[in-house]
Amino acid sequence: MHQSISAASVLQAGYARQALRPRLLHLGCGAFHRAHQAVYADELARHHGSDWGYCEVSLSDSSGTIHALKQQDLLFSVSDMDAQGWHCRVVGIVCQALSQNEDELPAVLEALAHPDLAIVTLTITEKGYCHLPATGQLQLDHPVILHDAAHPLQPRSAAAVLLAGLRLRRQRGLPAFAVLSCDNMPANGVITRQVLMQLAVLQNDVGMAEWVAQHVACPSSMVDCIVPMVSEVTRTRIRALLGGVDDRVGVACEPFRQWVIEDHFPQGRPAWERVGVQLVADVSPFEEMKLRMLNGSHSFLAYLGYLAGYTHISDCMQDAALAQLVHHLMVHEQAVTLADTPQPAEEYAASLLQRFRNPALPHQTWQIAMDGSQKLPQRLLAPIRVHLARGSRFDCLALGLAAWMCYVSGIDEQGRVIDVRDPLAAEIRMLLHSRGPAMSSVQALLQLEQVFGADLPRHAHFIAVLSRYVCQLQKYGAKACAARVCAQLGYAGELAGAGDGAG
Ligand code: CS2
Repeated sequence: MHQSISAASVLQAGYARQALRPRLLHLGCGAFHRAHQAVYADELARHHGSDWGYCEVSLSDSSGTIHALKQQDLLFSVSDMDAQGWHCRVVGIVCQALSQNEDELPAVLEALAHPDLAIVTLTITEKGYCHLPATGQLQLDHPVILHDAAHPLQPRSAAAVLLAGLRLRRQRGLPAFAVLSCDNMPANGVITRQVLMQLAVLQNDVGMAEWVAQHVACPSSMVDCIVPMVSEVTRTRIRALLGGVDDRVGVACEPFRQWVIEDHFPQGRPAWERVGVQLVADVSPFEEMKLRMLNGSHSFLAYLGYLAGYTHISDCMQDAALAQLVHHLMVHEQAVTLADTPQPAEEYAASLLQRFRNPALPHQTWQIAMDGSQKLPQRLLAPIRVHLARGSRFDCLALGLAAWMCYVSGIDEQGRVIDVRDPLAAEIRMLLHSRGPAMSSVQALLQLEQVFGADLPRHAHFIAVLSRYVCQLQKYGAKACAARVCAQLGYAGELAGAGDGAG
């Protein structure tokens, strides 16, 4: 038996935890939140005497995080993984932890109505907004939304939980909290506000929709930190760092962290600027640059890399062709579509490539490949639209999308089953399996209007380029295909037979 973290008197947070107040509440207490927003709050308490503590809330607690936190005196560890060594801290910023699963809904609602609460932060993943990725509108026929529309007092979605909490505040004459989305979507604050207001209307509560419009600030934010899923190997290493203490909710991540936030918090905010957070008037240039250059490249490497047999992003970066193509994608296909670049694109690309190469980071291609239907619109499709309008080439964007199409077919290049995780997985399977003999897989998948919109499935040039890459992937396999495209783009020496046009 290993010692649990709460039993280890040696592990202290390094500040007076009893002075913390639940001024922040977080929905979706996953690994990313613990490695990112919680660390910023921890730094503030540790070095600046901040009293901004967190109430952690999980809507389902399927991973058991809240349960484990309660058993660990609400403490957890965060380790920064570096090739030179790991640095581990114990975070004590959590004052309360609640899960709806443990029948704590009333307590969750009371926490949302707590007079001290000023900001709710969210990491609920793209699909947690129950919106249509192509338009940002609430998905009116989403089963959870249908439930929440009819039962506002038994909320299931994050939006309905927030509305229930806001209703209580309104009834009690308390000011609204601000809602700060920390998910990887463009204009995540705008989407959050839209979803809240549309759901209030669906619940037949137009008055609440108007109150939200008037009183609830939903600033947008860009978050960045690479957080691999915790493996047994990582957990063992954390245990060693903690002197034999077993931390069931410990996380390990890269040493890099960035947070850019729109500075609009009517009820006040932590002095985030003291710990390196960038507070700006408009976050969209930062968001767009990160979503296209970092996340877009991640998805590109995830699908191609997985098909090529690479387990980790750092393995993909050892493949000369993939490394070359991902640089091409960042600089020549993504950066050129940005209206504004807060940092020189070449410099940003170089820093991203270095982070992707970090050999200490076991970041799985399979992990990033998850939920592609929710990620592709902002990562690959938005920039493709810019190229189509300009008439410029988009080979790597199309190749990445083609690789997603091969990936969601569910069978890899060795004939093994792929564990495809996606909220639209069943629909994707249905489209692929029920198509007639005259319909290609590309045409079948383009029927997903909530992903591709109404425009792309009608664009002949787009379909031609995409179909060509799907064929090349099927014919040569991902590894050889990447090498051929590299040659076609003029990077490597000529490859035999590589003259069949890329763009
Ligand atoms: C990744 C992100 O899984 C994914 O889709 O692209 O989680 C990525 O690691 C983070 O956004 C980095 O900040």
